[in-house]
Amino acid sequence: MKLVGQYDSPYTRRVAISLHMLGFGFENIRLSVFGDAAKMQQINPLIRIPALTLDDGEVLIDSAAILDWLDETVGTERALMANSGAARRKILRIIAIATGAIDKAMGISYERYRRPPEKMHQPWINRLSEQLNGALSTLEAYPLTPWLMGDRLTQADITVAAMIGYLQLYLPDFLPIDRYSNLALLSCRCEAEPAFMASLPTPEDIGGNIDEARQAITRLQGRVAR
Ligand SMILES: N[C@@H](CCC(=O)N[C@@H](CS)C(=O)NCC(=O)O)C(=O)O
Repeated sequence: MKLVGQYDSPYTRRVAISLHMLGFGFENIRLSVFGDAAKMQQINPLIRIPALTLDDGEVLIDSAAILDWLDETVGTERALMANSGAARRKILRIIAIATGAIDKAMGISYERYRRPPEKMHQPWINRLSEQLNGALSTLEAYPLTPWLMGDRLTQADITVAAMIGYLQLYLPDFLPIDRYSNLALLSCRCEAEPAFMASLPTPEDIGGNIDEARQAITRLQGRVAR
């Protein structure tokens, strides 16, 4: 099985963490949607990561579809999602807010790091920021007992922590610890888990200035300090 994508992508990282947690063996193919666009297009016409190539050659795209297949494969007892009822609705809501926040955060970082400065549109960045802040405040309000869904680490924790990790790497100014102490605690608990440690981005994933990339990874790992 091959997981295509770099681990600075929160969508790829949540799949990598889930694969580790569920005990799947896999190889990571670290293709970039920008640097390896032609190769990526052969794997996913949307030129997006992640993709999961199964041993029989079938290619799964979109992290939600991949996670759904993982859960189906391991069965309801070990699945990282709740199976039904209020617990399932709660977990789906948390994941919707976290993935929505990732999309808004990516919009902001594309504006900051990819768009020529003279073409930036501040009112659009303001709107994305308001949406991201609203999502973060909502996630901050969920009690941890000790995980988001009780005594078991689930896909809600994985996806929220992957979101926090992305912000730590690229937009740390959106996560002041005094405002988001619950999210910091959740991130700290998650990043201490072996499956998260095995899915850290490399400086090469992050690109740009290597020292800045290393600092960004240290910020992410810094959450491990208890
Ligand atoms: N809904 C998709 C979103 C995937 C996604 O946005 N991936 C980003 C990297 S984290 C990407 O490939 N962006 C490049 C693009 O869309 O042009 C999923 O869950 O897999």
